[in-house]
Amino acid sequence: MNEVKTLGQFIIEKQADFPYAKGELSRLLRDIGIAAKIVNREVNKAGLMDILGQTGSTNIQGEHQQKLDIFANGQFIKALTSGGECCIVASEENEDIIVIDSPVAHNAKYIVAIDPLDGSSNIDVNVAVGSIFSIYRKINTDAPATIVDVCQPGKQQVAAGYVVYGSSTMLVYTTGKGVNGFTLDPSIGEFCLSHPNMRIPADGCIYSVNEGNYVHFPKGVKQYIKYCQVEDSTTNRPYTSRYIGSMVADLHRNLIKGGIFIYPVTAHAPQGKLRLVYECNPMAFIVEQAGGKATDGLNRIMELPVTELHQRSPIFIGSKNMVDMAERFMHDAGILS
Ligand code: P6P
Repeated sequence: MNEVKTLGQFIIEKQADFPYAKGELSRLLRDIGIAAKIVNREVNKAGLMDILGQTGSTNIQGEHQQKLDIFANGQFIKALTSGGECCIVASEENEDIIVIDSPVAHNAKYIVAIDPLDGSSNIDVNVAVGSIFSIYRKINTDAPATIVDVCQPGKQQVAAGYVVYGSSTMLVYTTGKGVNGFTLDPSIGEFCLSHPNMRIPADGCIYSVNEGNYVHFPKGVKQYIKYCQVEDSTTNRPYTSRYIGSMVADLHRNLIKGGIFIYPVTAHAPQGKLRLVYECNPMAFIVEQAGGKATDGLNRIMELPVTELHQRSPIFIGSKNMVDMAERFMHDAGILS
């Protein structure tokens, strides 16, 4: 059996990749891993909680049962606040940024943007959900952190990752030197290296899009979907349609097998649905580091200007050759027509 390497051991081992690192980012990544383990424990008994919740139960502290995404948000914020390496948390669950000004964080230089439980509407039907995180360095280390430190383009990220709570629980992250995946071993309570140096195939046969919105899609997206469905054995078409409705789960599958995930603009989401800061940018960083591509149909996601915390963006992300092809259809049809 191969030697087991835990997330903590791996992080410390890779710290040498950053000559000036003094361990802050390593500690921050470990803090996130701890929160993920706690969230995992609650996600795995959510079904039970739902059953209990229907009788108006309360937990052992006498608290009313919290919605799981609020619980997850609290766990990540608590871990990041107490860890001392993070000066701002920007969360999908919070309208405004959370500035951490505790004494332990007075030297903190990292900003963390999180989607604490993405796809949580799938919890009660037992479908995989995920957590997403994105890490930036504070722009001006001599000044207090502000929203400006959060609104940085994705190419400034120093690290990004996700946790997928599925048939097993995995944490996948990058610090800009490739992508590595860790599977939680419940018997020892550790994330263990299971997918070293993850690479997304340049081509794939899976397309992931909510075709229920087809009538509202731009012409180029409609034409690309038709392209995916045409019989052509020389290009392995028709492709397979796979859409879970949980971005982390859809992207994780496509990262491993190859494929494209598209959430374009629609009538209900004229700017796209997915959030740039804590969904599109971190997933784009990971996919690019694995050899894939992520754009809004025209522009690289990680180059998009970030003007406000909860801004949305259309996204075409996955196997490079598939994203290239989809962009061609978008270009030929007139990008947003
Ligand atoms: P739709 C979940 O709510 C989410 O934010 C992503 O995880 C997922 O990819 C998308 O929305 C699904 O949206 O409109 O297809 O249900």
